[in-house]
Amino acid sequence: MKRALVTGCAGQDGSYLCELLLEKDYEVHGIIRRSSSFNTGRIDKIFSKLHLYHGDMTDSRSLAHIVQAAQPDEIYHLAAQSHVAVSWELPEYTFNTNATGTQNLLEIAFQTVPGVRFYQAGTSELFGGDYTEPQNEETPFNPKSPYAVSKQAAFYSARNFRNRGMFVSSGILFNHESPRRGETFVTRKIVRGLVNIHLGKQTELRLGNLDAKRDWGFAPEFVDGMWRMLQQDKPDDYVLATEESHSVRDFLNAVSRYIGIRWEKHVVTDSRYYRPSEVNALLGDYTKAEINLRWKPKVRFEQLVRIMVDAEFHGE
Ligand code: NAP
Ligand code: F7E
Repeated sequence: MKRALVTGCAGQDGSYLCELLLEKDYEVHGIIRRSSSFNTGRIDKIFSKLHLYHGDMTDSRSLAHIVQAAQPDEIYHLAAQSHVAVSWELPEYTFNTNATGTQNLLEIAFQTVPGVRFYQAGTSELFGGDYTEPQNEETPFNPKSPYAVSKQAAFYSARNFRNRGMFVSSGILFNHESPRRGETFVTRKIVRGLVNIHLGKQTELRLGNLDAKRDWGFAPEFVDGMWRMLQQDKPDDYVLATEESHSVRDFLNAVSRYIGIRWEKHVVTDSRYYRPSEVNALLGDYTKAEINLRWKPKVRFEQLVRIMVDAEFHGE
C-alpha cells in the first residue's frame, strides 16, 4: 500500500485529492490547521479514513515531525494562502506560508524520505495575464501579486530540489472550480450570491472587475492530473487548463441564464474588490499534459456552471 501525505488536505483540491487517493487504495495522511471553528467540512465524509495531523507551513518543526511520522512515498503539497487579493493585505504571511514553507518542506522531505515523489502546486498567476497566445510551460513568468511572487519562489525551490536529484514535479494549474470552492473566490461568490438572490435570501451582489478573463476548469479533473504527474518515470512541469477563456461577466451571464434571473438588477461594482494590479486574461495550453500524462479535461465552461449551481441548490 502506497502512503501519501497531503498538505492543505481540507482545502478544495485537498479534499478531492484525498478521495481519489483513497479510491486508489493509498494510505492517506493529511495536515490540517488548528482553528477555533470547524475547518474540515470538505473532508467530513472521509475523516475516519484519513491519518490527520495538526501542522502549519510556517512551523517547520511540525512539518519535520509529520513527515517523519507519515514516511510518505508521495507528498502532494497543496497548503497555501491561496487568495490573490488577500495576499496584498498579508504579503509577509503569504510569502512565509507559500515560499519559505515550501522550501522548508522540500528540505525536510529531502533529508527524511529522499526517495519521495513531491508535487508542488504552481499556478497560472505566474504568467501575469498579458499574453495573447495561450500560455504553456515555456511562457515566461511575470508575477503581479505577492501571491504570485511567493509561488514563483516556491516553483524555483522545487526546481532546485529536482536538480539535486529529488523527484519533484510542479503543476502550473489554471483556475479550477467546484461546489467546494471557497466562498470568496469569484465563481463560487457569483453562484452563491445569485442563488441566494433567486431564493430571496440576499438582495445584492458586490463584485470587482467584471472584464478579467480566466481559463476555468473542474477541480476533480485537475487533482487527477496531479496524481498522474507523480506516476511518470521522470519529474517535470505541466500546465493543466481547458484552453477556453471567459470573462467574469460571461460567468455571470451563464449562471443567470441557467437560474433564470437578470444579474444586472442585482450586481453592484465595488472598488473594494478591485486589485492593485490585475491579471487581465489567462488561457492555458495543456498539450504537454495531454501527450505525456494522457490528461484532458472533459467538463467545459457551461457544464461547470451547471454543476456549481445545482450543488448550491441541492447540495453536492
Ligand atoms: P484552498 O481551498 O484555499 O486550500 C488551501 C488549504 O491550505 C486549506 O486547507 C488551508 O487550510 C491550508 N492552509 C493555508 N495556509 C496554511 C498554513 N499556513 N499551514 C497549513 N495549511 C495551510 O486552495 P485550493 O484551491 O484547494 O488550491 C490548492 C493549492 O493549489 C494551493 O496551493 C493554491 O495556491 C494552488 N492553486 C490553486 C488553483 C485553483 O484554481 N484552485 C490554481 C492554481 C494553483 P484551512 O482549510 O484551515 O484554511
Ligand atoms: O478571481 C475578479 C478578480 O479570486 C478571479 C486562486 O485559486 O486562481 C485563483 O486566483 C478574477 C480576478 O481567482 C471579484 O479580479 C471580480 O480577476 O476567483 P478569483 P484568482 O485571483 O484568479 C489562481 C490560478 C490561483 O492560483 C489562486 O490560488 O475575478 N473578480 N470581482 C473578483 N474576484 C474575487 N475573488 N471577488 C470578487 O468580488
